[in-house]
Amino acid sequence: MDAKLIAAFRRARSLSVLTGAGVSAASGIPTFRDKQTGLWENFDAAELATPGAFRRDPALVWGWYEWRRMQVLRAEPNPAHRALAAMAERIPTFTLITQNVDDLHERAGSPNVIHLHGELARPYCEACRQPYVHPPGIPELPEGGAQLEPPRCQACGARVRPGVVWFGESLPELDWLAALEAVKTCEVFLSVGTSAFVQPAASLIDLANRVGAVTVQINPNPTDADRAVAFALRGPAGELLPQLVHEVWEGKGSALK
Ligand code: BJW
Ligand code: ZN
Repeated sequence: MDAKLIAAFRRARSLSVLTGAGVSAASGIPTFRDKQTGLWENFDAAELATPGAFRRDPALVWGWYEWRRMQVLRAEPNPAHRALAAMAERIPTFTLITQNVDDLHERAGSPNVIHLHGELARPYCEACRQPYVHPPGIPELPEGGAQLEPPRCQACGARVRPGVVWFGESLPELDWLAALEAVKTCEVFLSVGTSAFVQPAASLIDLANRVGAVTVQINPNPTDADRAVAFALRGPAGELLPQLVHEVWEGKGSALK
């Protein structure tokens, strides 16, 4: 890897990381926009991931998200998640911001993950926002899910909805503010496994550039952010992140060696 990139990581007292679906791809969780395998290649986002879709057909939407939750419950973190957890232990101020709705960062040992697009495991009442706790166990659903009536809120009887952020909805305010604060003050900004297509999450890359952070991207494919970052590393996160950790903290010239 580039010596200047390695030096920037070794120097950094603060690092912010933005992750996307590509980080969980090696765990068997589909991305959204990859050709053939992406969720939005095979399912219609307008019919599944908008407030209007849930109003029109709550059982279709709930059943699809239960299928997604089942996939996550069956999955395990991969070397990319583990490398990010290892980085957190080596940099004084480390903020992990994810667009992912799975909990694989947490299960790999990353603390205080900021979930910009919510979490599959945290549904809540659409009327009073009381959290709903899923019964234990892994649901059994066919590929793509099946019609499944959403449960009712124990407090007010209204419908429970998936705990994710749909198109047209605001991001959770405190999480978004925490992400902005972290990026404004970071020395290195790393974007991994995201197409950088969805706003406002993708704008964090521009913000990092504006505040003078060293910006880095890891992705096997070209993205909209290629030209925006100082270092665009081409390859899978499960290989490049462990390699980065090794070269920065365990390799030649490392103080930790
Ligand atoms: C690997 C890899 C490996 C593969 N290693 N990498 C114009 C028109 C209409 C709307 C808008 C507009 N401009 C902006 C908007 C607003 C909209 C938006 O951005 N739309 C875009 C489609 C243009 N944004 C919103 O609506 C947001 N809210 C908002 O803006 O509020 C204000 C507002 C209110 C009202 C009106 C307008 C604005 C909310 C966005 C919520 C996004 N929700 C989803 C679904 C979550 C629930 C669910 O899971 O179902 O979040 S969409 C989906 O995309 C999901 C993801 O978090 C998000 C980002 O995707 P990500 O992670 O980047 O995945 P991919 O698949 O795109 O990319 C994967 C990458 O990994 C690829 O690059 C691969 O190459 C790579 N990869 N293998 C490393 N092994
Ligand atoms: Zn309620």
